[in-house]
Amino acid sequence: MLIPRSHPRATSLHIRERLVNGYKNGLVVEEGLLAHGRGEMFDYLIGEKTSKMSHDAIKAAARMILLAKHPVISVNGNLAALCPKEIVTLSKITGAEIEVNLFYANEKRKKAIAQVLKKMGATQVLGLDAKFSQEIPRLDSSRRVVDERGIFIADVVLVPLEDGDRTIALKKFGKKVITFDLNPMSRTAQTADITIVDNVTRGMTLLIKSCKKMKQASLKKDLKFDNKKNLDQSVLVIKNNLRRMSHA
Ligand code: PTJ
Repeated sequence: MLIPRSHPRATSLHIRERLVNGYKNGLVVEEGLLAHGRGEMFDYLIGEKTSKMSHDAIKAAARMILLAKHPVISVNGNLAALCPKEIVTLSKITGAEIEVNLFYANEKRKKAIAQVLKKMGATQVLGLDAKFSQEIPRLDSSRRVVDERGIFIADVVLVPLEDGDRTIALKKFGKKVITFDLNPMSRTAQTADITIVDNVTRGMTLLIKSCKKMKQASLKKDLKFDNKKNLDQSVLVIKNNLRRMSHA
């Protein structure tokens, strides 16, 4: 169905369509559609725009990825459907590996995701060859299975739309974790080292821009990023938006 450009919620409807197409093409799992609905709700509450706090988090994330020895972008079904081109661009700019890592693990879906990423120009997609499989300790979900050339040896992992269990396990395993999560109160948001409270569809583009800009400048300056403070302020954005809506 054609979404009229004049529709007040055209952007949101187009993003939804990308998810549905991703589902039809075997990238996204049914639960991913539900997860997106949850995200949409939080996006609405933050005003569907990138806040100052998220811009700060993006800058800190760019710096962390560029300074990392072995950064990895962890890709699930939703991210592959929403930002395939951005995943590859970010990987090329930063030298980060791309690894497919699914909660609802399924070999066919992994292959479909890798195929889309390769079509976008990825030269290597990790997480598909069982001979390189290792396990993250203290994690029961399928996400424990990682690639020994990727997440297993990574120092920094970007895990957009993550579940809390793996974020905690990755932290316990000594990794620095960066996440995109529209819900500033989620366990992932609260556990990660850097949480970008923004829609990946906006945030990934901004992260790429920030990495490009920072690569040309000096990385020595410490940005003194405080994730807890940043999250508190993101919750305040929601609180203020709700107050405005209730005219209280
Ligand atoms: O592809 P798989 O098998 O790895 O499964 C992926 C899903 C997304 C189904 C799985 O990771 C999952 O169940 O995720 P959750 O636990 O529902 O968490 C997703 C988090 O991401 C929630 O806090 C959402 O608010 C948030 N979120 C959803 N859509 C977006 C988002 N954050 C940023 N951008 C979005 N577009």
